[in-house]
Amino acid sequence: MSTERLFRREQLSVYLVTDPALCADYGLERTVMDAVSGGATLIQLRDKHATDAELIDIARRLKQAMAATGVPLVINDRVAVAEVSGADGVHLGQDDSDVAEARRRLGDAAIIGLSVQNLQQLNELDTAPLDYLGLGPVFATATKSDHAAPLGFDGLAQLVSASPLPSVAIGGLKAEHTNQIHQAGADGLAVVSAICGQADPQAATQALVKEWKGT
Ligand code: TZP
Ligand code: MG
Repeated sequence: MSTERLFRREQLSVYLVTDPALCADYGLERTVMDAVSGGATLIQLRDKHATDAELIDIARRLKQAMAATGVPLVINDRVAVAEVSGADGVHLGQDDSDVAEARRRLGDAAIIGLSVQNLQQLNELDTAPLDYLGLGPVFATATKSDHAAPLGFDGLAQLVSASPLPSVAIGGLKAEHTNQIHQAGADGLAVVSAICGQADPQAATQALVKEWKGT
């Protein structure tokens, strides 16, 4: 087993979080592959309703399709799915598995991220097992029904300054927000609906990448 952390903050630049409903028409695998060829730097498989067995199956198919690309795949919430599917890691929320336990189970080479919504959560955190933080929501969004109070760019900047880890902003973000996200100090933007459900997910991703590179 590797004992080296391989994560680089550049991998947060344009981060796609999938949504099964928004991706349904175009196809989940097709959306992911278009996003990867458009320049997405990290993919998170997020599906709150699938069973573990279903998610393992989807994750294995995505890993196979993405194998030659070098872009990592992480699983939302479920350490057990990451463990057996060959995914590259996990993204946890405040109410999911303990991050130290996830690190023990997945090993040093796994990518482990955590969602943080406010300074109190950040101050109480053991950051040692983690590679990055997801900070948000920056704006209110219809994509996540139970989201916390929006941070705005000032709140995002406060959290980024207090974070000892690389961080990615999430929540209502579009290509037009890249400058403000960069100014707030985040290492990238994570999006669902700016890619999933777009008529051309590859072009949508390319636009995000172009804007991010221009910051
Ligand atoms: N966590 C905080 S906001 C959010 C998640 C998963 C959803 C972001 O979706 P969108 O469509 O990019 O606003
Ligand atoms: Mg979660």
